[in-house]
Amino acid sequence: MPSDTVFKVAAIPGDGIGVDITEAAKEVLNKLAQCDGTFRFDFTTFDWSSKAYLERGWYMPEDAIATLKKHDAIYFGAVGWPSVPDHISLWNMILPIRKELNQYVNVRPTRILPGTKSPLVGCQKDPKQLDWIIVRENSEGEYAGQGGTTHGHENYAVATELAIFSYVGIERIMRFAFETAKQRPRKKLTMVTKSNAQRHGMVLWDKVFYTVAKEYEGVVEFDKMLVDAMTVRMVNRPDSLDVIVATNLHADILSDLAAALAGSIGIAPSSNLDPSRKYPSMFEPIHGSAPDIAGKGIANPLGAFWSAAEMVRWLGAGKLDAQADTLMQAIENVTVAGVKTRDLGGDRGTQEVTKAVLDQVER
Ligand code: GGG
Repeated sequence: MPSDTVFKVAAIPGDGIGVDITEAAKEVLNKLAQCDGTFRFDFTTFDWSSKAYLERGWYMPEDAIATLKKHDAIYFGAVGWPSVPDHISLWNMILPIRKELNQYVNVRPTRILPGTKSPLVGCQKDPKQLDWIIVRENSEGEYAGQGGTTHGHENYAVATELAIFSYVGIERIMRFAFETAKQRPRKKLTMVTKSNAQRHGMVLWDKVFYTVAKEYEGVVEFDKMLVDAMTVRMVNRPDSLDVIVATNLHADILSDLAAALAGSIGIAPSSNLDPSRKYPSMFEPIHGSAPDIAGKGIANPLGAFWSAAEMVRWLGAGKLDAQADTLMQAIENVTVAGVKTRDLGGDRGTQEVTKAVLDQVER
């Protein structure tokens, strides 16, 4: 990596606590870069939010995707506000960005941070029991955007929401998931569907899974679960899981459960990746805008910091892993020291946790 590398990052704080945690993440990323000295960030912040939408009638300008393409990465806070229907905010920001920038992989790691507590009794004795990566298909399925409403008079509306699954779309996410599992110490992959009840798209998922799996026999241990049974296994036998691959909808739900089982949704990161690296990838904590605590200074910034660490790892493409690890270590030192927000059982605010992480990065 040349010593004067500049990463152009588009920051979209969005709504609610997204604003607080994005500011905090920018501070931490700038500190990390400053301490390292070989790279720096050039942030451009975009005011694309529900508040702006209510004032001017649009979330993102028409050239938004072209503008984002001029950046190396996107850092996203959160989207959603009570006075705007959630499907409007989601479909005007985060979903078009993922689709237009070929971010067909969403990686969601989950583990119990040291000094924090899982609600699972077994994991309280041994936190290492829960250490997962959820690989979410990020472009198809129930979020493909096809469907419609007809017969829309009185109470006779008829609506369809088509789940779209293509062989190519399934194959590429399976390959990514197997490659992810191959690089992990336990080398295990669990594929999740609901192919007993849904006999077309989900059966295609099964078929493609077993086809790709042939290439990994003896290298990656693999199995298949139905999504309902999977929720039970996550609670009862967390140590039997390693990498999990699931559809857009299933993985969206399972990753919230995973985060809660790891202690709090406030710690959970995600990376929306274009594996071809043609377009910028996007990094965001998995939590939403939390309007109930917005502006109170109590949001947990750790999911935002963990997402920032993943962004550094991705941007470095193997050359900034040590710097990403430094940030993760800083986060863990802070949780071990008991500097935690309320969702983790502490009593500290966003700024105090941020300051503690900044101090650790600087050490
Ligand atoms: N920071 C992520 C965020 O705002 N999430 C809101 C949400 O509901 N997202 C749905 C999704 O990730 O598909």
